[in-house]
Amino acid sequence: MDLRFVSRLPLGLACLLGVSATGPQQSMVQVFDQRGLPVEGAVIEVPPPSGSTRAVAFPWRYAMAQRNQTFVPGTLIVPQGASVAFPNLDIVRHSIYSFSKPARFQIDLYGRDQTRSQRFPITGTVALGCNIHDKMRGYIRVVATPYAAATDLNGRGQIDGLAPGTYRITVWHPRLRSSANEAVQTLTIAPGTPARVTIELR
Ligand SMILES: [Cu+2]
Repeated sequence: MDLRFVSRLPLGLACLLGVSATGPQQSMVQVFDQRGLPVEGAVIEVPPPSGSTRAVAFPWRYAMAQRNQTFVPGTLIVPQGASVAFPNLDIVRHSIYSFSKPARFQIDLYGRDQTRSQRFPITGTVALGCNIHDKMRGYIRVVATPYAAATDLNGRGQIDGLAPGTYRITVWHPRLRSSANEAVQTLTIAPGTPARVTIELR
């Protein structure tokens, strides 16, 4: 739609058409723990509004690499049903597994510059380990909503396409003190202000 045309519409009508003068909404969320410190690797999920037809897809690669005997990224969000690649960027071999309910699997040892893939048809949290390197930990959060974000070092995550309003959200973090490490909270998205979420960590 031509924005010049929209700007000449009465405000009420522009709202009815669902047109925003600021373009696609990008909502910033920031997660803190009970001591007020930013939380990295938390996942925020907002259920799609009823009637939403937006596809569940994300702009990042559905891949969990191994580099320096670390899963990269440590926390990955993928749509339900996605196939996730596990490229090995190390010299050493890895054997990835999960005992998590949504996806119990094991990938046999594979070496440098090789990759394997695994499909995730069930929503929830998939905790990853390596049979060779005990300290390796990674998490895949399989979701059924396009409105999801993982937080960075500063506890910040960005959710695209969410209109201002109040939502019931799910927050997940591997150390969140709650059953399944999840908490349901109310989140208010307002333009220009990061929405603050506080969770209790173990
Ligand atoms: Cu390994």
